[in-house]
Amino acid sequence: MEAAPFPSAFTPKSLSPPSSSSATSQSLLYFRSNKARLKLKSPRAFSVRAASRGGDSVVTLLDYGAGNVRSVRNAIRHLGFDIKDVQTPEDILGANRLIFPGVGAFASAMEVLNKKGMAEALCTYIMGDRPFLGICLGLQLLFESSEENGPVRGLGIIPGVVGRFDASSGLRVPHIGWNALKVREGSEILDDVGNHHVYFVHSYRAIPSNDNMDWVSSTCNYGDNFIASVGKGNVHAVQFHPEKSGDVGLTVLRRFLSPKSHITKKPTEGNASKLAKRVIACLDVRANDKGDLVVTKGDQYDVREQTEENEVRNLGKPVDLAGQYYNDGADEVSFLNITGFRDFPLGDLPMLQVLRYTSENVFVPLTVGGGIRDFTDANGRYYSSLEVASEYFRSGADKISIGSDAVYAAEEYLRTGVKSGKSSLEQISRVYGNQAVVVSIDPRRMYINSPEDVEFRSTRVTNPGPNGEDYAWYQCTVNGGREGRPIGAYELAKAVEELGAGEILLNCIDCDGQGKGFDIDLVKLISDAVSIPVIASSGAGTVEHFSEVFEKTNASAALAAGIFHRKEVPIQSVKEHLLKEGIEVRI
Ligand code: 1PR
Repeated sequence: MEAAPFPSAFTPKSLSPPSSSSATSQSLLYFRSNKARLKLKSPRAFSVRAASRGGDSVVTLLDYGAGNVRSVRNAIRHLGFDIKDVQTPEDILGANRLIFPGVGAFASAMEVLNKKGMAEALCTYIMGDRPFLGICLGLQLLFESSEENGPVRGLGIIPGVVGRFDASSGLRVPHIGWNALKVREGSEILDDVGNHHVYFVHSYRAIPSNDNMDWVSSTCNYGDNFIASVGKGNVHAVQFHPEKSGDVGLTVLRRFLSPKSHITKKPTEGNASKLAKRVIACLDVRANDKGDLVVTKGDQYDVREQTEENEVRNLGKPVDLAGQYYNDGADEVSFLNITGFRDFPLGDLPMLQVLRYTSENVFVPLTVGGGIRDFTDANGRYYSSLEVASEYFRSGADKISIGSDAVYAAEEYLRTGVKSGKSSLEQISRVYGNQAVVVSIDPRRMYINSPEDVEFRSTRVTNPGPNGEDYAWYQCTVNGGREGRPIGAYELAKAVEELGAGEILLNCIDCDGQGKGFDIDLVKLISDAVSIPVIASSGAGTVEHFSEVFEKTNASAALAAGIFHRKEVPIQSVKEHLLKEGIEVRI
C-alpha cells in the first residue's frame, strides 16, 4: 500500500521511500493536521490493542536491538524499578510508562520501528498523552525527518527537520561532552537541572522554531541553539543522556519515573554556562603474573616494577577504582586492556565482567579499548572486530577505543587513497555511529633538525632535543609501543577522522608516567589538525598541567592515570583549580 504523502509545508526535497504501513502514515497525518499540538485521542481507534499494564514499579523499555542500552537499564534498576521489554506493539500500548533510548542511525531505527509495527503504536501511545521519555535518537525520531543519510522520515509528531551540526566554521563534531541547558520554566522533569551540565554525544540535532516552540522545554548552545529537550503533558524527550549525566541525570530520570515523589537528593547549586572541558580517569588493565586482572601503570609504557621479581605493578582493582573516580567527579572513565594486542579480548571474560559490574554503578560514559581487531582463535573460529566491539558495548561500554588496528587502517588508506569500508574503524562507526569510536594514538617523539628531514608533519618543539634539534615528528606505534610504524601522529589523526573516528585519545610514550606535564607541542599539532574532539593524555603531574593543556591547545578533555591511582592529586582538586583559572568544568 502506498503511504500518504507529506503535507507540502513539511515535505523535504527527496525523502527516502517510506517502508511504513499506511496506518503509521495516518498517525503522521493526524499530528500534522493538528499542527503537531498534542491532542488526546483514544488508542482504541487504532488496530493495535493494548496488552495488560505492568505494576507501578515496572518501566517498559523499547530496545529495538540496535545498540547498547545497558546503561539505561542499569540506571532504571538503580532507581528501584523493574524493566519490561517491548516485544510487540501491544507492549507499547500496555505500558504504564515507556522509555525509548534510541540508538544507532535514524534510518535504521525508523525501518525497524515501521517493520515491527511499532511506529504506529508509538504514535498512538504518545497521542494518548501517556508517560513517555525518549532519549537521544528517541527525541530525534519524534520529528518529521532527519538529514542523517537521508532525508529520512521520522514519526512526524513534532514539526522540524533533524540536521547535522555545521562543522564548517571549526565546530568540533560530534558534540561530545558535558554542556549547559537553558531550561524553560515549569519543565517538570528538568527542574533543578538548569545550572548543571548534562552529557551529550551526537552529530545531529533539531533547531527550535515557531512551529515547534510549544514543545521545546530546554535548549543548549553548541554552534547554534538546538533543542536539548521537549515536553508536553506526560510526553518528554531529551537529546542528552540522563543515564550518563551522573546525579543530575539520575534526578531527571527519577522525576520522570515518579513525578509525584519528593526528590530528596537535590543536585547541588551549579554554574554551567557552556561546554565543559572534561577530566578523564584512565585505568590501564591487564592480568598480573598470578592471573588477576589489575589496574597497572607504566613509565613510558613499561608496567613492571624495577625489582628483582620484575612483577606487574598493581595499583588496585578495576571496578573499585572506577567507582571511586565516578564518586570523585570524573567526567568519564576509560579502561584500556593493554595486553589486548596479544590476548583475545573475548577470551578475556574478566574484562567484560569488569565492564558489566562498573556500568551498574557508574553513570558517566565508559570507554574501553584493547584488542579490537579481527581474530581467528585456536579452533579456527573467526571473530570480526565488529563482534568484539559489540561484546564490549553489550557489556556496558559507551565508546570503544581502537589502537593498533587503526594504524594499519590509516596506513592502507593513505597508501591506496581508497576507503575499503572493511577496517574495524569503518565497520564499527558505520554500525554504532562515529561518536562511539575513539582512536587511541601511541606516538613517540622523534627529534629532527628541520621539517624537510622527514616526509611526516613535524612541529617546532618548545624544548630542543638532546642534540639541540628544534623540531620533532611523532612516530605512531602499535602493540603497546613495541613497534614503530611508518606514519606520523598528524597523518594518522587526519586519516582516522576521514575513516570515521569520532574522537582521538592522544597519548605520548615519552611523557607517560613522567608527571612533567602533557606534550603541549603534540597536543596542539593534533587538536589544530582535526575537527573531532581530542583527549590529551600522558604526563599529568599537577593541577597546573591541566590548565596549561586547556589554555595552550584546543584539547576537549585531559586524561590522567598515575596521579589519580597514587592519590597524589584528587580529581576534585583538578576541577577546583580549573574553575579558579576560569576554565569551565562540570562540578
Ligand atoms: O592496540 O587496539 O590493542 O589497544 C591497546 C591500548 O592499550 C592502546 O590504547 C594503548 O594506548 C594501550 N596500551 C598498550 N600498552 C600500554 C602500556 O602502558 N604498556 N597503555 C598501554 C597506554 C597510556 C595512557 C595512560 C596515559 C596517562 N596507556 O592511556 O593512561 O599515558 O598516564 P599518566 O597520567 O600516568 O601519565 P590496541
